[in-house]
Amino acid sequence: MSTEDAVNAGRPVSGPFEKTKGWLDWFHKPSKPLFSLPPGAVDAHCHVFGPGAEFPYAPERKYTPCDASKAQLFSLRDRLGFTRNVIVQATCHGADNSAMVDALISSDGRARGVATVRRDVTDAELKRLHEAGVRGVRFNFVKRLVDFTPQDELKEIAERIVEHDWHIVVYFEAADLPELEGFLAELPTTIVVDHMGRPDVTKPVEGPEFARFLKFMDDYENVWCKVTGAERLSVSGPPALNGEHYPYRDVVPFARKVVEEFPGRVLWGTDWPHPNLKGHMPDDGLMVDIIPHIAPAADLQDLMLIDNPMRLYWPEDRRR
Ligand code: 0GY
Repeated sequence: MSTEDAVNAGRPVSGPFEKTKGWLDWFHKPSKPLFSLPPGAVDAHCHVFGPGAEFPYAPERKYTPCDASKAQLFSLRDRLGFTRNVIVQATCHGADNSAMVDALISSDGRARGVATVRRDVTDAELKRLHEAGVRGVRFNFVKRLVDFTPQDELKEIAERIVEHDWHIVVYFEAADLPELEGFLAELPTTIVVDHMGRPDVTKPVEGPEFARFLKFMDDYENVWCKVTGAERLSVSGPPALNGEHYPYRDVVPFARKVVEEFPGRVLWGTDWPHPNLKGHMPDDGLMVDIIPHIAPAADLQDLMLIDNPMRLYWPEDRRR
């Protein structure tokens, strides 16, 4: 099969880059979810990778993925029943936002983006990113993904994005929250925490570690949370591993608690194409089937899937 045929068939392919050893490719035949997404639902955490031949991976990257193109992302969006995407710059592209921006520009206004920028980013570049649909920057503190960036550089970037009314997405390990909290508390924008701050889901949901995260959200009204990443936080795994049609059930109480306590500050996304998974690659149809477990009531689902992401990413279009 030629590369073009493979893309058309929706299969993962790789360009000139050699994938990281043991890399798991995204699942190319997702099931149709049993849960029907409400019209207007936003997949608020997903990525594009390359294609590497067109948008080379960054020299400083910590992993080399298989390609995951904008066309493949938009095809998944339609299959699952989402209306919109929020595309988060993946660390394998460093601060070169070209692949993500290209996807935004091709989306017909149905995708917004979160970029990675360095302190040398020009005002003209920030303006260009905004016009393409970028509405935030990501500060990544996960050491296996990125090199250390000094906090004064991050503060400088934070001050500069205020005028664009952008927000800051932060990604960190649960163990690092106590050390980061003072810094995060001083950031001047809305803060969106990726994957619930990566709780250890073998610990009790009522235990001190997750309580600390919930208190952080309670103390700072500008802190939002993506109740995402079930496939990477779970120890019980997908149905094929746990024998039930109830995917990633060990993560559900954590996500549900956040949704019920902070319904106006939660987002949900697939995390496609699921970088760096080691044990299995999820069926994105099943990922969607988690939603009614973490947000059982229709009004909670509407907030998490429509109203909240629209408020942050498409404020001009929101319905209320
Ligand atoms: C995620 C998680 C991961 C990777 C990235 O940008 C990235 O490379 O976000 C991860 O490996 O935990 O949010 O998709």
